[in-house]
Amino acid sequence: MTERHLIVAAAQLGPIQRAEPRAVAVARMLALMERAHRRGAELIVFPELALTTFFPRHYCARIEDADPWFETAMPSADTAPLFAAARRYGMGFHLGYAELVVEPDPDGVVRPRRFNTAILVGPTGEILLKYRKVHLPGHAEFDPARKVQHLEKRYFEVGNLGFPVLRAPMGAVPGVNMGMLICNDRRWPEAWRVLGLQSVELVALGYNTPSLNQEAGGFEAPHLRVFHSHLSIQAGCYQNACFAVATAKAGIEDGCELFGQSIIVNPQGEIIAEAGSWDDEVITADCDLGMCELGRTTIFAFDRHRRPEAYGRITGQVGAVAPPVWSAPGGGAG
Ligand code: ING
Repeated sequence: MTERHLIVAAAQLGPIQRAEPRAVAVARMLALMERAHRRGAELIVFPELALTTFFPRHYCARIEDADPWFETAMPSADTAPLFAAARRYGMGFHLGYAELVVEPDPDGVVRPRRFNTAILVGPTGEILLKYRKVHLPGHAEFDPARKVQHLEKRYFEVGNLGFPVLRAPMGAVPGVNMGMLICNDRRWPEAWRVLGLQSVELVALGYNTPSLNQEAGGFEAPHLRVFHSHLSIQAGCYQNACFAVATAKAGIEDGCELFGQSIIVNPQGEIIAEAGSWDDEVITADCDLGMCELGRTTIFAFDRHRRPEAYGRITGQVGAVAPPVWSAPGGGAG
């Protein structure tokens, strides 16, 4: 069996303030690529919306007023240095950004469309794969009850590219099965399973997650924010026998605290690297892709064990329905 090892890096970013120009963020990212290269990294994963502050926390009455936070070209003059560094180092990269494109909508109307997007770029600098975030958390209108807004449903459309997986060369490995998730997607097991059903071996995932629950829905102890993030990623990796590189944007942006704790997780669901700061930081791990085989040929051999005929509710329903109510024999109250 030929060795299939890939050295991966999570390039965690500290805060990007509202006024920080892209060129400054890109310069920070180039420094992290250089550091990762010195450590032998062959793929580096940047966070969600890595080029700007997490602008969905800001309300704009007109959607177009948020357009300065979007990319209308990729690469652009600001981001071209990342692609040049990929070629220079022979290092692939994952980048999350806000995408503004003019393309047909489901009704065939060509118009501006806005997505929370991520790309996978190969070691020769070409874009291998694009993904647009499917699970958009938060709300679409200004919510006075919130201390901080979370307006992803206002600024982005639901992703229309599915959850793609592609086998492509990376590092010294001729073919790696790679896919992407973005932030809130990691909380939905269906998203991981769609990737798993395409034999994904490595999931690149960026996130910007507030460390305090802004929804006025009730108290949640702060330590649970990181616990839930790690739980979701570790479960996703274990149940789909894959690696994940999960990279945070962290720190205090415009007064809003985002947690770090970027991690790299193996197909057994074990955290094999974790960031210790809430600032720009590189963590790396040597991934033996052969580790994916055990899970997918035994416990999670999908072809042998899955029973889709029993899973109808998963795609047949959106929300939960109330269950039937038991009543005692003879018609007593249930
Ligand atoms: N952020 C958060 C996330 O899913 C969130 C939003 C936090 C939802 C905590 C639910 C609980 O990590 C983004 N950008 O999706």
